[in-house]
Amino acid sequence: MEKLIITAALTGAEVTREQQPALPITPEEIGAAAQACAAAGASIVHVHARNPDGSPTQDKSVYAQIIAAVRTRCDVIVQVSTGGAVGMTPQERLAPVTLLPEMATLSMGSVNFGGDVFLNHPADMEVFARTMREHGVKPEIEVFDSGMLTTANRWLKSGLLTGPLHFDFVLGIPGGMAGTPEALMYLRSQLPVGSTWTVAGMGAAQLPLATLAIVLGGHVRVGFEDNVYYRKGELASSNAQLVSRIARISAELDRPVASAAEARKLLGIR
Ligand code: KMH
Ligand code: ZN
Repeated sequence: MEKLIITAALTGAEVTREQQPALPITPEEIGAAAQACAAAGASIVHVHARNPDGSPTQDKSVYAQIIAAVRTRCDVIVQVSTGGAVGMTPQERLAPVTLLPEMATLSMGSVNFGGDVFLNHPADMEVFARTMREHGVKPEIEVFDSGMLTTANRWLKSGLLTGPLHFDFVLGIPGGMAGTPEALMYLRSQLPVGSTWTVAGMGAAQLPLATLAIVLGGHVRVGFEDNVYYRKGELASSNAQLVSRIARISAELDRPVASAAEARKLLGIR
């Protein structure tokens, strides 16, 4: 089995300091969190930008500061969000891709998102996919429900996406696919041949799905974007604490974690 790629989703767009006092918000805080996560075994950081007041932004200059803050501290793959926050325009969301990050997320369809709708019109997503290809940015295909994987398979056949693809199964969003082993097993069964995949379980689904992915040969995403708890009723002290636990479990299961250089090779990133 290939080494385990751990992605740390450090901040997200929705979590607040009230919910998680250790949430990194400024570029410097995000850089420091990335460094701690890299030391704990993460090889990718999935980043969202925030304004100083904590509200989400897709401002390219803030992303540039985040990328610089990470780069000066550690060698980890920086994956920018093009999901941003619900309600942002596609143009706003796509802005950080022009900074030429190594990776960016590519949501493969629309989904109810708690009380909101995370809208991903196919025509906009086609533009996202083309822009990433033109800029040489590796997409991580975000799958919130099974139809999105069907779409990815279709786009692969039509040439809009070029394989091998890397997927993130985002499971347990209220409105999306459930955070259950059955859901993960089904999605895995529908993957295009040669794909790599990771799983981001929301809340209490994070640890069991991560453990299952380690056993199945997938990869793992953890972090405050998806889950602020270490265990029921106990907040995590840092993103790195969540990464360390996955690295420990993986080591026990004889699956060492990948360095950033190894992750680049596994994902075909130049
Ligand atoms: N904040 C969510 C609405 C991504 O980063 O690509 C979308 C999201 C996905 O977080
Ligand atoms: Zn995100």
